[in-house]
Amino acid sequence: MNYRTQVAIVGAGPAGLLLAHLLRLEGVESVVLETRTREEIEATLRAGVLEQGTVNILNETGVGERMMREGAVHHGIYLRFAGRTRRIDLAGLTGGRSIMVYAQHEVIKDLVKVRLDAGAPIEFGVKDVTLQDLDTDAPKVRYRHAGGELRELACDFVAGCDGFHGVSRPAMPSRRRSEFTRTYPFGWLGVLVQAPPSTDELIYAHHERGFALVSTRSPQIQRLYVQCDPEDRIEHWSDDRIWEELRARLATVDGWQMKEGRIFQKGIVAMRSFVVEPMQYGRLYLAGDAAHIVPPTGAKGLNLAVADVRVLARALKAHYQDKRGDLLAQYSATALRRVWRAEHFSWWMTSMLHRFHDDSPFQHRLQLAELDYVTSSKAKATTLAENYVGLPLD
Ligand code: RFL
Ligand code: PHB
Repeated sequence: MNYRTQVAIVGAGPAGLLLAHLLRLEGVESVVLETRTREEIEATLRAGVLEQGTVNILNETGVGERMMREGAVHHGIYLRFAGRTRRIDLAGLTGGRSIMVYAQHEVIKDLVKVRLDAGAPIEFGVKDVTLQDLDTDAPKVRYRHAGGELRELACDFVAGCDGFHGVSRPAMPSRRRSEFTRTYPFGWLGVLVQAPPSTDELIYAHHERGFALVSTRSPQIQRLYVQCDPEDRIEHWSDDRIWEELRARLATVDGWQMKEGRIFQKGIVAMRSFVVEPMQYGRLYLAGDAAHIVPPTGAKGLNLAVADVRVLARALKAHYQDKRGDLLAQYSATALRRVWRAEHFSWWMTSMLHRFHDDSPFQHRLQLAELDYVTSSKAKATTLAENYVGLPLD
């Protein structure tokens, strides 16, 4: 079957689904293609922290209702180091901006529902996706439909929203792109625990045994992470070992105690920083993890994906409604400015809080000095706060 749309969107992650939603509200037609099933994308555990700007976009476009009911607004975070806890007053330092703790897969459920309820297409379970004729004004996407049939989707533009391992970025000729990468010598072991919260705000902990993070999902379910070897196997981490590390890394001089419970999900993720430049080739525009990756310490990945597609949706609207090409021409440069700011912030938070293999006692002292400064200087705390809640979207 051959058919046509205005914008072919490859990938139904936060980037692809939100782009489809923003375009539909502007009267621009799109088709979303996704390799996984609806059940799979709605069950994949990832991010949890939404910036103020992300929350605003979801609310302004009518998909924020459940988030406002079920998510938790946090006005600060804690940094814990040398056995003591100090608070960063996010709202106080940023003129009242805050963050929302609401799981990424819940955002996915809300975006899938609003699109399907509107009768707009998402093709789940597609295979063998290839992008054709990207350097012409008639690009095409070929793929195998879940039922087995080969299909060709003709379009005006392709949005590559298929994540780090997708097909969109490799479809750009290698001589037309530059890639910037840093891999970190550690990963995060993340668990979900059935227990009440142990803290009212997230705790980012620096410890000589390695980093730990206390986050939350609901009054009944907590999300906890410990730094680990990225090559380590999850079988090596018994529940007892996980609790022992969490207790040690989060211990305080005042005897704070974590509420423990049943661990019902665990997994290890590697950490990297990555950017491709430019984020565009011909009629292909990359957005989200397809174009850039940040380590999760700054909680920026999903929020960057949202910022990208907001810029892209505006540029596509200008193309269709006002016959203006300038915003599309500037897309990559506009998006990359925010991307590199978030890359720097995520790298900085990661470097300040983790233990590196080659750490010397000197470097350990430098980290403690940095943490002390961040939590005692208003100027430095403001730098952390304004980046964490997210710089205003333009
Ligand atoms: P996604 O979410 O990877 O979605 C891409 C989609 O494309 C599909 N796909 C294809 N579809 C069609 N054809 C192909 N050939 C395809 N190849 C792939 C995939 O199946 C998938 O459904 O990318 P997107 O939309 O750019 O969204 C990015 C975010 O998912 C990511 O940046 C965040 O999860 C990162 N992240 C965090 N971000 C935050 O903003 N705040 C956080 O608190 C936060 N915590 C995290 C995180 C990521 C983590 N992991 C697992 C890496 C915590 C963790 C542990
Ligand atoms: C999460 O809740 O999954 C989470 C929170 C903060 C981060 C990363 C992940 O920096």
